[in-house]
Amino acid sequence: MKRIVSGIKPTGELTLGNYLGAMKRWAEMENENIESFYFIANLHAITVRQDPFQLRKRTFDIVAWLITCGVNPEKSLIFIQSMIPAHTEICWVLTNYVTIGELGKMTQFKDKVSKSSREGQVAGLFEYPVLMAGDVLLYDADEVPVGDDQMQHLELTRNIAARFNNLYGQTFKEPKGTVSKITARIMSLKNPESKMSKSETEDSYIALEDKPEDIIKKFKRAVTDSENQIRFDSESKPAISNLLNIYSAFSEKSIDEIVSDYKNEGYGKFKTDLGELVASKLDILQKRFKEIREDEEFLLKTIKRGNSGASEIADKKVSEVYEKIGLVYHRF
Ligand code: AQP
Repeated sequence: MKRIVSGIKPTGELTLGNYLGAMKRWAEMENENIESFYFIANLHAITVRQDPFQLRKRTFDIVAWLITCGVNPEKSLIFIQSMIPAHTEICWVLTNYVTIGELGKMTQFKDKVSKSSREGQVAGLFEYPVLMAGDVLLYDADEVPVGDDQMQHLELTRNIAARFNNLYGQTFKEPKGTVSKITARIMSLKNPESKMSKSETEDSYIALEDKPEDIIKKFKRAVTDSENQIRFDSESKPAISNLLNIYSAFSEKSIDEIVSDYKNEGYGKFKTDLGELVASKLDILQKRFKEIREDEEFLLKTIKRGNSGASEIADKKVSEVYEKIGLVYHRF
């Protein structure tokens, strides 16, 4: 059985990108002989300043959304990163098995510093690939589903693991990164060249908790090209191709079928229908979410179960690592 580890940052409202690219897929994977570990990556969230109330609330929201999307907490472990001390413990150790040079080469960090000053960045932003390496190595993950923007971080994770294993003998499994299919990458409604992101402007994403009228409005205002012909071509028509992907995911029709349905229609009708389709599907999910979110006892039970399953494995790994490098370890 393959083991997969993945996380979601509670940095904003969950979007259609998170749903189609990750959460919906995670629920489907439960039927594929996979052992899954999903965590709320709240330690990662704080590399950008967060409102404490919102951060705490969103952490619990994501747990409820995962279950809403079909992740079964009896089959997969759902846990909160900050509640498993092993994540911060392993991070500090691994920080000493990576160089400043390696971290400075990370494209995501370089992108950030190209937009503002390097000196003013918080050190957490520089070091977060190490935290990410620990998240994965703690659990001996076989695979990590990542966006292509995270592939470099995964390569670093493999290098850190190999370096440690060389020095102290086999300790960490070197995980494989699996890039999600291109269709699973949902792009911004305002700029189809960049991915839909929860920390971008509100009109660039559909939040899972958006009201139906806002969903319809946002799709109507989504950028398209001037051709007014509905066809799939992610190179020359990235905006309309992105909308076709979303339509296909929600209608379960193939792209070809949708293109044929709209061959005599313009963008206006297509975007209105898409807005109504997504609004009606999200309405069902939102009702389910509300019920789950309000069931505090169930949520806490789920988190407790996930945390205890995760820490049992993670604590063993930290103790093995501490032992190998000569640190005294005892969990009271
Ligand atoms: N647009 C997307 N298309 C496909 N998959 C996506 N994911 C996120 N956006 C898209 C996938 O969702 C999972 C959790 O991601 P995350 O929220 O932890 O981090 P992220 O990818 O950095 O998402 P955001 O929304 O862009 O967050 P911010 O704005 O805070 O950086 C991952 O599996 C991710 O691939």
